[in-house]
Amino acid sequence: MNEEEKYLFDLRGYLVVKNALTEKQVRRLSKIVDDKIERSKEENFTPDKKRNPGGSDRTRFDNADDMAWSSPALLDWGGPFIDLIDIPTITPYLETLLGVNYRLDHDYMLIANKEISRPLSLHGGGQGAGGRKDLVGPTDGGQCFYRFSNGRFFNGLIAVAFELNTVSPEDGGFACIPGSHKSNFELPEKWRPRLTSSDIPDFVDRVSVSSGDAIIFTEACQHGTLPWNKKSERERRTLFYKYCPHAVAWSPCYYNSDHYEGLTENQKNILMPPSAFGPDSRTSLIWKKAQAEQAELIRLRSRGNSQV
Ligand SMILES: O=C(O)CCC(=O)C(=O)O
Repeated sequence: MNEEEKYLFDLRGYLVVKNALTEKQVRRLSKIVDDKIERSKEENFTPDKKRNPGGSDRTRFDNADDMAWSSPALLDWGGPFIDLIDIPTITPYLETLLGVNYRLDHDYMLIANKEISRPLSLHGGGQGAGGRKDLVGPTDGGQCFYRFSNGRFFNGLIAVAFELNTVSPEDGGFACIPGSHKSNFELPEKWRPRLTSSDIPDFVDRVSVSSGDAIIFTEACQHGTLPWNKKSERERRTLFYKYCPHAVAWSPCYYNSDHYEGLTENQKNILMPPSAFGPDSRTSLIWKKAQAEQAELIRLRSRGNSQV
């Protein structure tokens, strides 16, 4: 992360990394997304699931009987979705903004097009979350923080939004109040959820991206999704990978690296559950034990053992 990028991130709370993905990566990811969308049509998804057909904030299960740690994730789609965990074009930014041994907390995909459009709900912001009424954390314990001190950035949650398609502000896309990550006031009532296009104030940045770009933003910056222009023929497809310092968790549901194929050691470390020590030998040992216990449970249940 160069000097100019550090300046701009500190000033505005977000950055656009041009060409974070190669054309080949975009094609591979898009092909898988096409197949998932095709399948979702057959499954007659609800509007909510159409907008967010993959991954999750890991606060829900697809089925009530699902086991802990099996909450939906884009990582379930394998291959290029796994590669995004620690993609070299983004890793240096994460190391600068979160310190080493950060963790992936959750992931999901957002789709917007003329059939899927919603008013803008600004959320995040300020020191701590955006205040008592914020979507991110009405009971916030300070996890939505941004700070720069002792020559280092500190962030409670960093979002990386990989954009598969080009999006201009006339279409819709990512929006935020630049600088709001350092605000000392709650978002005034007037600009709280559900702004239609004509209600959106001029001080909201509407961010343009080209296919393959990534927007990196701190969740402490007031942000949201612009209503999609019903006249636009484009479709927005964004893959969100959200990272925390190693001791912080947003989602109550952690990744189990046993569930994904072909992970490198580094990727396994990034999927570790939270702890003060990060992926050191003590925590790794405890987590490996938990994984082994879960594997045993899965084995017993698959044999029809209803006692477990
Ligand atoms: O990129 C966007 O549309 C914003 C998504 C959002 O609100 C979030 O990640 O919390």
